[in-house]
This record gives sequence, structure tokens and C-alpha cells, in this order.
Amino acid sequence: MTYNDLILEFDAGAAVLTLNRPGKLNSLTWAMHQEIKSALDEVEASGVRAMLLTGAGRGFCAGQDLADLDLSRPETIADTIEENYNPLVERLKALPIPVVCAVNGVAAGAGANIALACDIVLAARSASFLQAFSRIGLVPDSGGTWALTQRLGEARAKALAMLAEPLLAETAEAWGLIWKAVDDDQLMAEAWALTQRLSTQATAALGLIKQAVQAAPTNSFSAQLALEAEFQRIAAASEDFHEGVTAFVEKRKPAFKGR
Ligand code: T3D
Repeated sequence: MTYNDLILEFDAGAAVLTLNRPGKLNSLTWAMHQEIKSALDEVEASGVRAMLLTGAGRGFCAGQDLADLDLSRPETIADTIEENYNPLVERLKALPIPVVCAVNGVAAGAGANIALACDIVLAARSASFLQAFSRIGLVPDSGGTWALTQRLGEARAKALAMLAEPLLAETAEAWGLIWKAVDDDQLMAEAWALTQRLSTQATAALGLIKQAVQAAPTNSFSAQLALEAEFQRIAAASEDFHEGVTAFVEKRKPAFKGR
């Protein structure tokens, strides 16, 4: 399928989804959200075992396209949150495959929080994360208050959200908001190598790891132990576990199939 504002490519068992409205820093319109839904349907149906999300041009995503709003009907503003943004970040977190995000430039507003909803976030050293919402009288959405508070604590979460100052990629890494800041000219190569590497791992187990880590903040220690036991039962029954142990014993590289 072809898209107006996205590029979706498949290669070597992985998908690359590129937001492609570079002239508007890949800010998101209602129509673009519908394309993203279709693209994620395509990714899931394809059976790929990892996905890379990035943006075209000098920005990753500047959040909601502010020209694509009907200010005379403020109730529609909440509609797009419920219809588009919340389902998107929930879906990224629910996908049973690892999602790598390559933040190639500024990630602002919901764009920052969509990046933070991905599993492993790499950012170009020149990129920044900007909770732009308060600049226009909004509150962070798309999970921003959750991700910032979980990863950075209340003091930094409140200051970033209220002051709406850009957080540079290297600081985001140092503070534990993202996995890694990468030299600009290395970003895509590194992100793609990581995505490919993940796509050849025991990806069913990676999907379970993703769900377990996401469940941890709201679980008690005992509940988390129970979840780990349940997931380990599933993982231990997989073909990949059998292959992993067999390959170890035979001193060879495992050939995982994601089953
Ligand atoms: O219903 C709802 O909408 C609620 C949902 C809310 C979710 C949200 O995401 S709210 C937050 C929306 N985003 C923002 O407020 C960020 C707005 N953008 C900026 O503050 C700046 O563009 C940046 C700090 C991100 C980057 O600045 P800079 O100087 O590098 O670039 P620029 O010149 O401002 O932008 C380049 C072009 O992209 C420019 O277009 P032009 O003039 O060259 O034709 C600019 O208008 C356009 N652009 C950037 N961000 C948006 C945008 N156009 C529409 N919407 C945007 N969000």
C-alpha cells in the first residue's frame, strides 16, 4: 500500500515506518493518523519481527499539526486524543515485536511522547525532546506525564512539562529517558543494525519481556514474580527456547524463528 505522508518499507524481516511530512516537521494531521493505523495493520499482518520508527528530514515529529485543528470546536481536540493519539501509543506498547525509534531531530509535543512509547529509543546528538504543550496552553498527552514521571521522577517531569524547554539527546540519555544518543551521521545505520539484530532474536520472548517491563510499575513485587513465572512458562514452551539451549550445548549460533 502507498501512503501520502508515510513511507513503509520491509527488509530482512523488519519494517521501517518513516513519518514523511518533512516541510511541517512531520506534525500529525487527522488523515496521517489514519495512515499510521493502516501502516501498523500492514506491519502486524506482515509477520515481521521488529519495527523501526523514524522521521524524514530535520525533525522526528512536531506533534499535532496545529493548522489541522478546529479551534471553534475545542471538544474535537479531545476527540483526536481519544481517537488517534491514545490508540497509537497503546498500540506501540501492545505490538508483540520490539519497536525501535530513531529520533532524527526535534521530537515535540505528542511527537516526543510517541517516541517515548517505543521500546528502544536512539536519538541523534542534535535531536531534542520538547514537551511543547504548555507553550500553547495544553497539558502533555500521549503518555507524556506517565513516561516522564516513571523515568525521570516528579521534579524533572514537572519542570520539563511546565517550562517546555528542549531536553538535548545526550541529557535524555544521561537522565535515563532514552537508551542512547548517537552521532547524527551514525543514527540510521545504528538504528537499523539494532532493528535487524532484534528481528533475528527469540522475538516471542522479546514480546513477553516488553509486556513484563511495562507491567512492572503498577504491579507489586509478588504480582510481578507471578507474571514472570507465567511468561516463563510460555517462553519455555517456545521453539526458540529449545533452539537456544540446543545451540548453546552444540556450541553454535542459534537460528531463532520467533516462535
Ligand atoms: O487536539 C489536539 O491537537 C491535542 C493534541 C495535542 C498533541 C500535541 O502534540 S500539542 C503540541 C503541538 N506541537 C507543538 O506545539 C510544537 C510546534 N512547533 C514548534 O514549536 C517548533 O516548530 C519546533 C520547536 C518543534 C521546531 O522549531 P523550528 O524553528 O526548528 O522549526 P519551525 O520553523 O518552527 O517549523 C518548521 C515548519 O514546520 C514551519 O512551517 P513553514 O512556516 O516553514 O511552512 C512550521 O510552521 C511547521 N510546524 C512545526 N511544528 C508544527 C508545524 N506546523 C503545524 N503544526 C506543528 N505542530
